[in-house]
Amino acid sequence: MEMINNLPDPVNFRKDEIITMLLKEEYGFLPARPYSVTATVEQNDNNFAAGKASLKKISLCCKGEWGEFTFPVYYAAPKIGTSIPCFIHLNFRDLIPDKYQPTEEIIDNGYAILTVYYQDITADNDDFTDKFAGVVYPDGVRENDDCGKIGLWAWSAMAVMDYALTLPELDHKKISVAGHSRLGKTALLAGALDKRFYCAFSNDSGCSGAALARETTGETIKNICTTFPYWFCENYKKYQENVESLPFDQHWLIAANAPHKVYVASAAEDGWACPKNEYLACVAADGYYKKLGKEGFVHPDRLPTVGDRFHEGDIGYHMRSGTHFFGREDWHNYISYINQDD
Ligand code: GTR
Repeated sequence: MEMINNLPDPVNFRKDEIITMLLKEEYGFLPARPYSVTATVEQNDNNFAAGKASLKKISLCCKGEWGEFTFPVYYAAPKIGTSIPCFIHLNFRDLIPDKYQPTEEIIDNGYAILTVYYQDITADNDDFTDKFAGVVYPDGVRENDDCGKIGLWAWSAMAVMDYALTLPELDHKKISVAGHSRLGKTALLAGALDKRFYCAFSNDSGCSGAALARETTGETIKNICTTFPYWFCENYKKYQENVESLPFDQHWLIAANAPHKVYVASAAEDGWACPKNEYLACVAADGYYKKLGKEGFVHPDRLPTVGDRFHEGDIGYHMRSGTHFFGREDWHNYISYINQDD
């Protein structure tokens, strides 16, 4: 199978070296983790989804070396006892259900779901005084390797993980993080930084997510640094004119999820995310998983076509028909990927 030229191989690097590289040059270093996370139930609907589930709105109060920050989390859980697997979903809206989160179906499959509306953490713009950004950057100014908005959103997924691990009804070994597009990039980063996740699900994450930057036919580093510079650290701009000077590529982010599982979902008509490069990134991350004694990416020796799903390895993958979207087919694939491990 054709491969991208001049791809730096992560295989000779330690995980901490890979992560330092990604943070210093792309996403920026994140604020310290909270030293305490306290939950307050604000609303409780015990009759959600025809009474099959409960839906709570919770305030999570996080305290850390930067001060204090409180944000809302939505928690839907089926009433099925204990050992419930769970998703932490970073979503574009605070709606339950939502077009990107078919909550009743997720519950009917025996899963709980904790949802964060990403702009409750910090606004999706260049205002670094907004919400949590304002807590960690009181004057709204960042150093060149301080994290951008993706790093702050990823931080919140890890804080929600702290909370999830206090819930006795959940299977603490089966808590995954999931997100679509910019939040798929975020899910991959959270997965790389937090070994407690079972799997990081990246849905159509594209440029600066799962897709290799070199030889992309979709969005480039220059495109993304022009439109969304605040998602990343300032250092990332160094590479916008010369992708070949990038000392890594996005397969390093996938590899950094090892040894836990990672999953890349693509949509055939999502050209801006460059599905081919999302796939080739999985292929290129395989060696790192294997080095750690994991299964890696089990796939045929060809490019993917619509309907392919490669669920055998620790790097899961599917390619569905259609456009840029986080839909039922994606969720069902994620659930069956996790369920095969029972
Ligand atoms: C696009 C952006 C992509 C992707 C997408 C999204 O405009 O260029 O990188 O993140 O937004 O998040 O919906």
